Amino acid sequence: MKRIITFGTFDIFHIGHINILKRARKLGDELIVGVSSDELNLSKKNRYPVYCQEDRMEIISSLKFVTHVFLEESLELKLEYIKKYKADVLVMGDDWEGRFDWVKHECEVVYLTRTPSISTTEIIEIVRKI
Ligand code: C2G
Repeated sequence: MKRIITFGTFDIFHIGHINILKRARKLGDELIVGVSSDELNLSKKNRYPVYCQEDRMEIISSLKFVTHVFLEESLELKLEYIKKYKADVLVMGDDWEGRFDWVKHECEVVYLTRTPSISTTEIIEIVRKI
C-alpha cells in the first residue's frame, strides 16, 4: 500500500488542480490531500480565498481519486502531517520545486509540472475585467 500526500488551497477549483491530483494518485494507492486553511492563506497571500475552507474541502472530498482530506493549518507542520498520515510520497507542483526537500529523510518528494496558462489568480483577473 503506497500512500501519496499533497497540499494546496484549491481555490476556484480548475483543470490544473484536477491534473495534479490525478497524476498524484497514479503514483500510489491512496491520495491524502491537505487543504490550506483560510487563515494560512491570509498569512501566505495577504487575502482570504474566494471559497471558504469548508467548501474547498467538500469539493476535494468529492473527487473519486481522493481518499482522504484534512485541513492544513501551517506550512511548517508538513513533516507532522506526513508522519500522521504515514505518507510514502509528498507530491507538489513545480512552483514549489526544492521548497520541501527538507522532508526527504521521511518520505520521497516529487514535484510535478504545473498545467500551463491557468491559475486562480488569472481567473480572478479575467472575471474582474468582465
Ligand atoms: N497547480 C498546477 N497547475 C496549475 C495551478 C496549480 O499543477 N496551473 C498545482 C499547484 O502546483 C499545487 C496545487 O495545484 O500543487 C494547488 O495549487 P494552489 O491551490 O495554488 O496551492 P498553493 O496555494 O500553492 O498551496 O502547503 C503548500 C500550499 O498549501 C500549497
